[in-house]
Amino acid sequence: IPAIPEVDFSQFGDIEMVKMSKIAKLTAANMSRSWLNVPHVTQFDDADITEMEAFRKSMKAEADKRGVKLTPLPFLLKAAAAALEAEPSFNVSLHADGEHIVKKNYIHIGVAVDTPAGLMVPVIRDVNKKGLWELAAESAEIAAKARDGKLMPRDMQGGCFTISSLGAIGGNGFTPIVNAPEVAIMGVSKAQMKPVWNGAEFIPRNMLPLSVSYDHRAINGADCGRFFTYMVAVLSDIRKLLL
Ligand code: CAO
Repeated sequence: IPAIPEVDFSQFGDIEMVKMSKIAKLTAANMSRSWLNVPHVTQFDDADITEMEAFRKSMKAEADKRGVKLTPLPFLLKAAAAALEAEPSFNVSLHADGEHIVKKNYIHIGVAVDTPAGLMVPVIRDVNKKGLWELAAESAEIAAKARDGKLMPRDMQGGCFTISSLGAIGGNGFTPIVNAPEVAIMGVSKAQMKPVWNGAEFIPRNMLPLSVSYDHRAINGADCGRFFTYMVAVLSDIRKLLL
């Protein structure tokens, strides 16, 4: 591809040269590789998390007792794991031989963590087999390890799917880049109260904007429609996690 020509910016004003960290350089290489190899499609939807948030808040005293912070992230991990089980076309990688699809019988999910050294994606293993408390504790632990620069290479390997949450920061939606060789990634934006039509009137509901980017070589639009609709349904009624 044509390179972007080098420019001497100092001719336009004062500048400063800052050395890129090792992680920033690795991230740049991974992003370009994925962007150039993967034909991306991004789909958007909003999940009604009014009941989920009421339940999460009702667990605050129990969370304090356990010394764990229960954020929306463990619920998103559980919903994503349930959707990966329900729609296994998402739980695959394309084999390098161009002839095979690798189907995975495990559900490991990466979580993008913003750290002072750059973006890291530690992986939580067997999300489908873990409960909300365990996932809350584990996500806090890996995020802390990532921020303290203590992740081992193995902690960042083996992911089937990634969740990138900017929900605590803001925004209505974004188009995340697939973390290849995974074939899909979910972007989480900031939940907000919105008026929702219930057939008779507008009622205030807590709506969570979500996006799913996928590799269109491995996944078709209809697969994503099913995966996403299922995940949104689970987040809107977390009792479905029991089914
Ligand atoms: N909408 C509204 N509020 C949200 C939210 C959402 N989608 N997600 C989290 N929040 C709230 C939490 O409930 C919490 O509020 P309370 O203290 O009142 O309960 C607050 O935001 C802070 O949450 P948190 O950031 O401590 O925890 P988390 O589990 O949501 O996130 C982690 C953990 C690791 C995802 C986050 O710390 C992080 O690093 N995010 C950035 C990821 C990133 O950079 N992605 C981009 C990658 S591509 O460049």
